[in-house]
Order: sequence, then structure tokens, then C-alpha cells
Amino acid sequence: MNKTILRTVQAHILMIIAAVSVLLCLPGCSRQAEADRDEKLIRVGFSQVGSESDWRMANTASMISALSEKNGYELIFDNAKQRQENQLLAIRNFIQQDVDYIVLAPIAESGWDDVLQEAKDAGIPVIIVDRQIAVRDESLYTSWVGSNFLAEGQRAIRWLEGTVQQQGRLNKPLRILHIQGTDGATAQIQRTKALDDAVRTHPGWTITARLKGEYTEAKAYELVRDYLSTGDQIDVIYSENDNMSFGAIRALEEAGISYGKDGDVMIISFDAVRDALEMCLQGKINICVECNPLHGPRVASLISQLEAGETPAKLTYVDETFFSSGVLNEELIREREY
Ligand code: GYE
Repeated sequence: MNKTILRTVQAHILMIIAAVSVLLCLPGCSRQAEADRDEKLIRVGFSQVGSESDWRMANTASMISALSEKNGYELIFDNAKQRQENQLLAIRNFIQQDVDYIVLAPIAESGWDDVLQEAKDAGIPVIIVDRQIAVRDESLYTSWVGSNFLAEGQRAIRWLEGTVQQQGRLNKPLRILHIQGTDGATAQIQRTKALDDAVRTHPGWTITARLKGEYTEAKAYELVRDYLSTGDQIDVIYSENDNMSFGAIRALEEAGISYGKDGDVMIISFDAVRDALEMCLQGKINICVECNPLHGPRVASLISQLEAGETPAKLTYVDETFFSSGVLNEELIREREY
């Protein structure tokens, strides 16, 4: 064989070897690339309360979009369907899976000491979002971000005081039907406190009943319908979220009782989700107190700070306002994210 032929044969053999080795490597190599990429993702277990309200749906959407794979996260999402025992299970699962962070939107304030101690022992930082927790050892969680629910309640009360004053009945009797959110949730405790404080300082104000609407439209509708059938008269409904206001409004309509700006019953509502703002603009709801659910980017920012070895603030309150029909218009509602 002359040299040229020899070189051509060698070149062919090399090409065949290269091709075969590429082929052999393909599945293994791409698996390796995938593993490398996954390894870089920050694994977050998020225990969400449930899907009880429009606010909650907006909150879930915000968390899922902020903690996405393209942002560098692997999110393990668990919906506890409004049951604390499901949240405890979810957290223990996250610990078992050895996630990098646990994010908890707690249904109620109490009952977290043991499970969070387990997370701490496993070395997994815990971030609390939305409602707060009451634990004997504050080092059981790293940071909390959410709303100032007492300030929200006080905003509603200041509006009510101003409105009845304008009507010349500040010191006259005012009968308030109170629809409460889930027992023991910070949003319930603090919004209730604002109302209780106001009733204590206004001799004419009374709470005609307290209904436990669990933050859902269906439950509030049933309870308000049954309550109205007793024939009790009311001047105000103080409803601790928009969805319960929707249920209450349905019951008022069925009972033929007028409500809203020009009606007999004033509606005070919390959250300010889009449908409630529309109803406020139409004069059906008197005031929507804003509660901001867009916590996804805030939680992501806390995680980034921890990743960078920084110590984020223990508590972060978000800025909020309120809306009455006078300040609303279609454009403003359209521009809002929830
Ligand atoms: O007001 C309600 C939701 O904790 C702020 O929970 C949250 C409350 C919100 O179900 O709609």
C-alpha cells in the first residue's frame, strides 16, 4: 500500500471512531448536561394554603412565575386545600427531599414549632410569606414578607368613620355584620382587631353577628343567607375578603336588600381583586382595602440575598392603599395585575 492510500484509510478509521464515540456518548453526555443544569437550579418547596380566593390564585401565579426554571429555580408546589395537617405533611416531604429552601404560606399562626424545628435541624432555611407565624423561637424561620393586616383594617375603619360622619351619624347606632376569615390567620386576627378597637371606641356601633366565612364565597353566601332570614337589620357588612363579599352580595340580592353606595347596607371589603374593583366602580362595594398578593418576586429576592450570603430583613411589609368608587376608573383597573 502506498503512503497516500495508507493515510486515507487511517483518516477513514479515525472518522469512524469519532462518529461511533459521539454516538455512544450522546445519551450519556446529554444526561450529564441535564444533571449539570439541574444541579444549578435552586430547589424550593412551597406549601400554599389553598385556592380559596381570587387573592390566593393571584398569589400562587406570582410565586410560580417568579420561582420558574428559567429564573433558576425548581419549584415543588403543594396546595394544602385549607388544612394545616396537609401543610405539615408537605413540609416534612420537602425536608425528606432535602430541598434548598422551604417557603410556607401558613394557614394560621400557631402549630409550627415542631415541624420548623425539624427543618432547622435539617439545615433548611424557611421563608414565611403572607400570614405570620407565632413560634417560641424566632430563629425557626429566616424571614417573613407580607401585608400589615392591622393597618388594612384601620384604613377600612377610618373610611367608615369619615363616611358616617359625612352622613351626620357618627355617634348614632351602626349595626355591623362581621364576616371573618379563617380562624387564627393573621389576616383574620388583625382585621378583626381593627374592627373590635373601633367598636370599643364608638358607643353606637355594634356587631350584630360574627360569621365564619373561611375566606370563601360559598361559605359566606350560605351564612349570610341564613343570617338575613332571621330578619335582623344591618347597616354595614365588614367582610374580611372580596370573595366573601361576593357571597354576601348574592345573599343580599336574593333577600331584596339594597347595598353599596346608594343602598341600605354599606359593603367594606378586603383584597381589592379585579372583580371587586369593578363592583366598587359600579357602586356595589363601598370600599376595597388593598391587600397585595404579588409576593413571588419578593420571595425570590429574599432567596437571592441568602444565596449571596447576606442577611435579609426579618420582616418586610408591603405598601398598600384602598379604593372607593370616587378614585376608580376602568383604565386603572385594567392596568392592575390581579
Ligand atoms: O385576604 C384572602 C386569602 O392571607 C391575605 O387569604 C391573605 C388572605 C386574603 O384567602 O383572600
